[in-house]
Amino acid sequence: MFKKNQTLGEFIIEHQSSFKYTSGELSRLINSIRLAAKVVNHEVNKAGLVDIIGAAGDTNIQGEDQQKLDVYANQKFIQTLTNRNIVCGIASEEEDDFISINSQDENNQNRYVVLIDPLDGSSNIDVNVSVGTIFSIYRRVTPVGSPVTVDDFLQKGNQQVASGYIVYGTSTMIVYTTGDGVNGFTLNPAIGTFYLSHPNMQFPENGRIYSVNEGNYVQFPQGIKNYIKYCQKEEGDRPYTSRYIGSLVSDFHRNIIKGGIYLYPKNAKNPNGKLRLLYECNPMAFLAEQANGKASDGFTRILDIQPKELHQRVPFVCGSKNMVDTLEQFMKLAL
Ligand code: P6P
Repeated sequence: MFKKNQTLGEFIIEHQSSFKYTSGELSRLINSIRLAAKVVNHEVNKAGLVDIIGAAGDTNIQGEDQQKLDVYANQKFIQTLTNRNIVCGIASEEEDDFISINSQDENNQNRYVVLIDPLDGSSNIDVNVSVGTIFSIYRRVTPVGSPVTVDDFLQKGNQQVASGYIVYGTSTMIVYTTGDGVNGFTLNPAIGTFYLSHPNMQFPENGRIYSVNEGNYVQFPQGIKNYIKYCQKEEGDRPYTSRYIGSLVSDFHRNIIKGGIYLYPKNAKNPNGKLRLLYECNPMAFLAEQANGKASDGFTRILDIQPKELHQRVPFVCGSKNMVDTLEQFMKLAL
């Protein structure tokens, strides 16, 4: 039962008892993400006005220019999660290795690790196109009180206890799941409060939108090429509409509301795909499945892939269940 005008804080309290680990730790963790989201939102919204735009002159492990807002968002989420002493480890797209929190303190009873893409789509910042933060939360698998190891982060996506994103768009929203459906909260910037605006979000089973960077078409696997031509063919409810923002969070958010499929296949420049399994594909796949959608690498369920390293990339298709099913049929037929 969803209460009109319920705030995110009220929602967390009301639904805490439905979460199997009802220690309240996860609630505090979601609350700390809410705070960091408001702080980053403030900077993103004024990015055009202050000297915070443009590459910070550094590059991250991905070899991509680090925008200053990338660096800022990364620092803010790490600082907020650390200061509130809720997690025992953090991994980030912007950090070469994972960060162990209070690892010297054997009293550190924190059980959660967080993986984040602090500002996804950051190349859009300079052109005022929406960007987002993606987060993924697990319970540690190594003994409580000991320093975290990489094994705490290299868990399959089906072990996530929560995931979500913040989209800094025409309005700022937090969309997340703790395994009991997907709910969206919109920020009222005048008072700095998130309100439940999209209860029980569900992917329409069918959609008419496909999102892919068709500039890479000639390098796509044959099954992807055949599916794109299928989308464009005059037949039945096709041709579909092509919509590609270049920001995963924004394309996903539009597709979960309207129905659609997002594809980032492997190509010559990205032989394993471009998107990172741990802090982009797994959290979005958990959301998709919790919203009656589907996510795979074209063949294998994303949440069943065993990660091998922190910044591992995979091909990624995600969205309306029947559209992903059709894509996977094209991939099988093209083998
Ligand atoms: P391309 C942003 O860098 C990102 O990780 C996703 O948010 C986005 O969908 C994709 O890469 C865009 O990549 O190669 O199409 O510019």
